[in-house]
Amino acid sequence: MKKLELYYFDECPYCQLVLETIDDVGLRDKITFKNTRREPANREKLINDTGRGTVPCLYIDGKPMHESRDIARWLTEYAKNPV
Ligand SMILES: N[C@@H](CCC(=O)N[C@@H](CS)C(=O)NCC(=O)O)C(=O)O
Repeated sequence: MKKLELYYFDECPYCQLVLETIDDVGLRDKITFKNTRREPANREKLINDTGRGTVPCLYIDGKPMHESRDIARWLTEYAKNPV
């Protein structure tokens, strides 16, 4: 399994798209969720790592991926063979 961490906040529609995908492909219990509104430290880490606070951002083994559609596509593929 890869280490997966999703930086997000609930009010963000792009995050909702990713969260729906996570449920659809059954990966919810494989992902650590990092809310950037409730936990300012999460937002600070995101900005420090990537230069921007934009969510959603999925860290895959520590490497950040932005863009909801790219993340949803990646998760859909990964769920087929989650190694
Ligand atoms: N094209 C991006 C758009 C993401 C986006 O605009 N996210 C907003 C929240 S809905 C955001 O993070 N804005 C900057 C901020 O809140 O700091 C995607 O599809 O992931």
